[in-house]
Amino acid sequence: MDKTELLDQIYECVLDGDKEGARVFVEQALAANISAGEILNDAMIAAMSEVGRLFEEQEFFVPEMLVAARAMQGGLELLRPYLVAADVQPVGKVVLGTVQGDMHDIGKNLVGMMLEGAGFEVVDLGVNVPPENFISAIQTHQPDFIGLSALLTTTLPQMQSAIAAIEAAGLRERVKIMVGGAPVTQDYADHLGADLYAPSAALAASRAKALAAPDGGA
Ligand code: B1M
Repeated sequence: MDKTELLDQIYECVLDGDKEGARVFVEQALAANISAGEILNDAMIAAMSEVGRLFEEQEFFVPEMLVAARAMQGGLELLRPYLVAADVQPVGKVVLGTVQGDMHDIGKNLVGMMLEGAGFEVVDLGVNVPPENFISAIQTHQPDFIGLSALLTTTLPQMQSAIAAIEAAGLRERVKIMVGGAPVTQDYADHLGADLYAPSAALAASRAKALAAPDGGA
């Protein structure tokens, strides 16, 4: 199979929720020296966008979204070593979580992988994380960054709640706050008073690295 056919197969497997197939073709693509970035962006993320479109068109429902997500996670496990492989000095620590009420974690997991690849230590609090868990994680892990992910317009206000709770606990000056997720914009990040917004996992890693540099990326 050539490159286009392999990427098409991965795309179709994610779309159909065929986790085993996705893993088989991701392995074949990696063996054929197709880059992890191409597999991720051109096949897997493209398929998830189509899943979202089909959900909006009411051709897909939650079960289809769920199996597609499982297929994507299955493929991502195989890409992980390639995405995090980087011979870099530790540059800082990030506590990462999807905000309260939100169960989406594929984007957050990717951000975690890219941050690890950029040299950050990542503490992942998972999904549906209440503000108090971010506070206890700051106290326990003393991170440089708190990363908040949200995928639903209805859970965007939870970013504000988490930041307000961090401020109320007197911890805001100790951490930089990074936000992202499909409905988040630079304007919204500014409105929240966040230190960093990134529209993609790759930019989250490069922007966090720049901000963590002694000159703050200046
Ligand atoms: Co849901 N879902 N979902 N879903 N889901 C969306 C988000 C939706 C846009 C679909 C649609 O209508 N087109 C829609 C939200 C609409 C809105 O709010 N405007 C939606 C809905 C409505 C829902 C439910 C309410 C459905 C229902 O029950 N009726 C429900 C809510 C559950 C809950 O969270 N409480 C729900 C459930 C689910 C599943 C559980 C079935 C599943 C998630 C499984 C999982 O994550 N383990 C799911 C899925 C898979 C999706 C879509 C199809 C795909 C999301 C995804 O993984 N994308 C999604 C449609 C879409 O996005 N097109 C949809 C791929 C991922 C790589 O992208 O997460 O955007 P993304 O991450 C990117 C960037 O945003 C950024 O980097 C990542 C990589 O570059 N980024 C950050 C993310 N976090 C960041 C943090 C940062 C920086 C960058 O700093 C900290």
